[in-house]
Amino acid sequence: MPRRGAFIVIEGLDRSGKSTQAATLLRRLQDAQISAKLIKFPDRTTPIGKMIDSYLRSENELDDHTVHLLFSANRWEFASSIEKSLQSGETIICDRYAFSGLAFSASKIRPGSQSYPLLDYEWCRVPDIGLPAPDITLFLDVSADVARKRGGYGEERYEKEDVQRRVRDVFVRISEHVQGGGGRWEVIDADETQEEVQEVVWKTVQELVAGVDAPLEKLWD
Ligand code: Z5A
Ligand code: MG
Repeated sequence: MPRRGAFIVIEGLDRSGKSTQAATLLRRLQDAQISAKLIKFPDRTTPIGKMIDSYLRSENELDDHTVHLLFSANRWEFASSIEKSLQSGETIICDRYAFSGLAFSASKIRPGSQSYPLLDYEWCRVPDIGLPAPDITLFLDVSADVARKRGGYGEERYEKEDVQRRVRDVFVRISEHVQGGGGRWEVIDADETQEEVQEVVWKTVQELVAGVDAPLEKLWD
């Protein structure tokens, strides 16, 4: 049977360099004649993606449960096309995935509280169960000091230092549980230069991009 493509997810906090590394990796794969494409979540082009986009820009207010389910629904919109591409031998690089969904939603706290969760961690995880599971997730680990030096936070809803700190804690929790049907999780030091980070990314995915024999798993299933 022909090998399928690899499903490579890139995760990390704001300004960890996910989009930069994803684009560079795509170029390198294409230069090496490996069939590959880049996708990104949220995908703001669909009707659901447009609702997410206006929420992130604070142009509308939505209930937090609703927003969480919209982010998940946005991934489900692409689940069958992801599967099809992988089965046809195409490698997918995915800039943010269900782990961002879980980390951002489960890090929300009740108004007026210091740490009391607004949404339950398990409740947040459930809607993404059954999505195509990544073969590997590269978590780009940037320190708060270095992220700060990469320019001011943007204008969007979650681009604040206290939010990012809480999100990081949930990412640590996710990494501890990811083995249960979540694929491999590799932490990459993202404080280094773009070129240095890319070399580690490239080495880490080398074996996978030659093609994968193992069947595609379902996330957290
Ligand atoms: N969100 C959610 O709540 N639920 C979900 O299910 C999902 C997402 C999927 C939008 O994400 C928001 O949605 C996000 C999470 C939430 N909110 N926050 N925060 P987005 O992916 O659209 O966000 P973004 O606009 O792409 O920003 P980003 O991901 O935070 O940035 P990045 O991709 O990690 O970094 P970058 O754009 O590659 O680089 C940032 C800058 O640093 C840029 O000027 C680079 O040139 C520079 N850079 C990059 N690497 C380096 C190194 N190594 N050295 C020096 N400078 C560097
Ligand atoms: Mg990005």
